[in-house]
Amino acid sequence: MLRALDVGTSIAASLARFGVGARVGSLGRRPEQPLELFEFEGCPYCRKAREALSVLDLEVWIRPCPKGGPRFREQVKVQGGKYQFPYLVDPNTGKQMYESDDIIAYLFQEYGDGAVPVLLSPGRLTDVTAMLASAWRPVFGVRYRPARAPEQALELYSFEASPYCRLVRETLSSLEIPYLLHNVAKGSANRPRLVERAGRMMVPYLVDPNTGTEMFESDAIHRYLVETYAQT
Ligand SMILES: N[C@@H](CCC(=O)N[C@@H](CS)C(=O)NCC(=O)O)C(=O)O
Repeated sequence: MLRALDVGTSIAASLARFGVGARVGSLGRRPEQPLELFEFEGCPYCRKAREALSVLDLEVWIRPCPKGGPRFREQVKVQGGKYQFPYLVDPNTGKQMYESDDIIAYLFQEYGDGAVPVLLSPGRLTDVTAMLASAWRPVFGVRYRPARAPEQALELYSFEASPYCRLVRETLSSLEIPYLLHNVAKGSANRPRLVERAGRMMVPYLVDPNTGTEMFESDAIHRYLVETYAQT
């Protein structure tokens, strides 16, 4: 029952945003290094930035910043001067920025065809639907749950609009576990790589080099992460 509620509300969150982040859009040049996003699940503005990264088929280091989190929030304060999320760092151009609308405009200019899709354009439609999506999952991934930090970086194959991937990203967010996000929306160049690595195209797919674990299934991944890293 709880699982059905989890999946149902996650589907509702994706529907509230009309499935943005399910499909890759027009692409421009590809960055040499992954970008870096400081964010947390449940934040509507962070959602917009993650959707843009999914549409643009970009690889990104996710640095989760749940409320009460000891690590990455502080890093944002030091680097940017204030606690505000999302915060994007692009090591390819040296740009660092707050403000989801600025981040989206920058990403489409730099790595798309320059045109921001309607559902990511600045304005009420984007912000209200992003808030509605968050309203379906208001607490998950928002608050820090004490956890030990992994020594080596985890990797997650996911795309923003997938309801099952969201459940895993929420767990990673609340545990403040950083990871390399391989976006694999429909049309993504990463899809064949995932098939080569995992044997089939299904997400979420988690890779944890610390324990030699590679696994599918959101529920099993959630349990694995909590058992391996949570401290309570
Ligand atoms: N206009 C900003 C708003 C960002 C914003 O208000 N973010 C909230 C989280 S949803 C925040 O940083 N809150 C401070 C905190 O979490 O400590 C944007 O679009 O990026």
